[in-house]
Amino acid sequence: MKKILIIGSVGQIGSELTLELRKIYGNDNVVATGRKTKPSEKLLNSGPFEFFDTTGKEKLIEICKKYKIDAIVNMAAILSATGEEKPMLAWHVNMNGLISVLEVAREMNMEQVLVPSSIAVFGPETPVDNTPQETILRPTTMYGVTKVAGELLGDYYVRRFGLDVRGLRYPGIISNETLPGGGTTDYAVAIYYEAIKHKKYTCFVKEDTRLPMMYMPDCLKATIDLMQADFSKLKHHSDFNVGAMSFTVGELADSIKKYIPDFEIKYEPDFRQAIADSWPNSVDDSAAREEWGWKPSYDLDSMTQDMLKVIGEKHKKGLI
Ligand code: AKB
Repeated sequence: MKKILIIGSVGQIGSELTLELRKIYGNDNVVATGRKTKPSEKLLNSGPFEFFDTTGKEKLIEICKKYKIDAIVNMAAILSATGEEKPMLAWHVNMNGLISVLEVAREMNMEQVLVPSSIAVFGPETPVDNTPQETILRPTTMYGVTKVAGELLGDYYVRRFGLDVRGLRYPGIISNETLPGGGTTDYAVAIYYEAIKHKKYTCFVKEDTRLPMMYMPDCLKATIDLMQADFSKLKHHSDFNVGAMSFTVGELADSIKKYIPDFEIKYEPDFRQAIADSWPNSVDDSAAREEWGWKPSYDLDSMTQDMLKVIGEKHKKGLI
């Protein structure tokens, strides 16, 4: 790959992935895009940036021609919680955005498209523990519906047009650079910020809610390793389960209490509880391990130590 376009560079994963890919492929070879949120100085000053609404195919073609793009990473999406408040918006952004990316990549003969999926493809009928790679996909959220359709579309473009499409089912992603927005797993990020700022947090899902989670350095590694994997070795394409850790909110709070003993947590579940309850506890990622060597590095405690250190430093500097 010579020139990569990242759609959704201002979001939680996109912002860090863009910088990481710029380190590997060179600043000018990774073009960042965002819809309207102001990009960080780091993002703006380290390489090209274009404002772009993910569903505009003509503008996408213009950008791809301008920079001679040969791979697209489509990080733009409306996540699960916002998707339940605005289902038509979720359909529009997630599906119309995706189909225009796939069509432009096909028409312009691109080398690769990366389309993230999510544990949201699963639903209440899916086995909850160590959820298999191949299993029941009957999500109950609009976000999940668009992610299942996205996986099927990706695999269709591989089979029908020979386009190299890849994707992974992200668990909840925890990070300290850009806040997530509109997801169900957002509590696992907010809890660290509130622990540092106020030593207390009110969680919108119950104490015993268990979900698969991953720390950002592992998320970046998984994404880049999959992008760089040998296509001929892949049996799956758009739908890799990737696991790292799995914990309840209670266990997460206990991990924080090891470092902030007077941290307090309260529970006030809202509509996001039903979404969390429809997702797995943990996933079986043996296909990712076998086909492209996936192996996570962080567990709950090593992540907590790092999160509290980084967010603590930002707080001391008055940045949060
Ligand atoms: C969400 O909570 O909607 C996302 C996801 C698991 O895909 N973080």
